[in-house]
Order: sequence, then structure tokens, then C-alpha cells
Amino acid sequence: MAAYQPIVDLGTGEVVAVEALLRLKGEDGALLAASEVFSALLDPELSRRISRVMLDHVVADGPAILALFGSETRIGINLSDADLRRGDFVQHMIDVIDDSPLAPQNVTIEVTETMLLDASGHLNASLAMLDQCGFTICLDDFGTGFSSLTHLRAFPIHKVKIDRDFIAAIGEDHQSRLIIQALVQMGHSLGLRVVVEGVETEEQEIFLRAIGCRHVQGYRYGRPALLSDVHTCFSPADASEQRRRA
Ligand code: G
Ligand code: MN
Repeated sequence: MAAYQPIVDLGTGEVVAVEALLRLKGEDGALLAASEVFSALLDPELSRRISRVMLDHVVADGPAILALFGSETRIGINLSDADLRRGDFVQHMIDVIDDSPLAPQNVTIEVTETMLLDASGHLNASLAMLDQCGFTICLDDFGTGFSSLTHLRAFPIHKVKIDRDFIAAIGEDHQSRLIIQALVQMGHSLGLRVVVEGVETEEQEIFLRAIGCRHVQGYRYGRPALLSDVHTCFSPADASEQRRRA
């Protein structure tokens, strides 16, 4: 199953994107998050199958999501190393989106820095192909890897997501505030879209507004929700109401 979490523009309060997140139903019917089935995701074959299923969900749910939040809405999908190291997944993805009501401009590919660390020719070719087709490529968990600045030059990256560990620490750690501020400014200077993830409190939002951060994701704006609940969880009309309650 796919759950969707909103990415909100602080200036307008509108949902500009959603991230599709894997949710598996356990034996007891409870939903499991991707982090709880992490070892399964390390298996290349299994992770490719999961990505195909997630892609099918995104394509099936995409029209409803665009109808709710507008035709420019982007839907993020987390790809694994295995997906990008084999050309067939990328070709499959391009074909599936081509046959769907979604445009590549509606789809963001989220990759992690770790995946870029020992990039192969295949991975480079996959990213180049996705870039040429008009997909947005987002570097997830930004700031936690090893050589982020090199990655920004070496790969076609359009967007960075600043890891939630930084925002979680701003209350007690002045350095985290400085790091977020520097990362947001650097991202903007490089012409990248910047999202800060893991925003939970009003204090964090006030800080982010003050440093000119525009796009945010986190429980403050909506928890991951199944499509059937997305309307009530974070439809535009409810967004400000939800923030008041938070
Ligand atoms: O690394 P990635 O961005 O793909 O991780 C998404 C995960 O982060 C999801 O499982 C989601 O439930 C979790 N998440 C989203 N928003 C928040 C938040 O505000 N706080 C915390 N602690 N986790 C969050
Ligand atoms: Mn992600």
C-alpha cells in the first residue's frame, strides 16, 4: 500500500507535492513502515518488485492527487540502488508514466546520498535518462552523507531534502540551526528546490520562515495517509485548520 505525506509551501499554505511512502499490512492487520522492513529493501530483487508496486500505486492514485492539489503537483517516489543500477527499471518507469495521465513533471525521484557514493556507469545513465525525460531528481536525507557538495555537481539533482535530524535538534543545538540555514541558502544559491523534512512544531516553523525556507514536510502539516484519508487529512481547506490544531 502507499501512504502519502504532503509537502507544503509556507508562503501559500498549499500542498505542492506529496511523497509516496510504502506501507505493508502485517499479519495482525497493522501497517508497517518502510523502516520496519528495512532488511527486505536491501534485497535487490525484492526492492525492485516493491518499487514496481509503488510505481503502480502512484500511477493509479495520481489523477486523484492532481485533482485535489492541482495539475502541477509532484508525487515523490523513493527509488533504491537496485532500481537505478539496472536500466530496465528506469525504462519501465518511463513507459508506465508515458502511458499514464501523469507527466514526468509530476514525478519526483528520491535518491539517497548513500546510493550516489559508489555510483556506477549504470546509475549515472539512469539518472541522466530520468533527467532528460523531465523527471525531478531529489537528494533525500541531505546533509547526513559524506560528500554532498560533490554530488550536487556530479549528478543531475534538482531538489534537496534536508534530513529531519537537523530540524529535530534546533531547540537545544545552535549548530543545527546554523547548518540548516547554510544548507537552505546554499541550495537556493545553486538554484535547487529545498525541502526541510521532519517539521513537527510551531517553533521549528517560525525558525524556518525566518531563514527563508519555503517548502516543508512533517507531521505538523500531515502524517502519511492512505489516499482514502488524504482528503480529510490534508486537503487544502483543512490545512490551516490542521495547523491550528497541531
Ligand atoms: O527518508 P524519507 O524522507 O524517505 O523518510 C520518510 C519517513 O519519515 C516516513 O516513514 C515518515 O513517516 C517519516 N516522517 C515524516 N514526517 C516526520 C516527522 O515530522 N517526524 C518524524 N519523526 N518522522 C517523520
Ligand atoms: Mn524520501
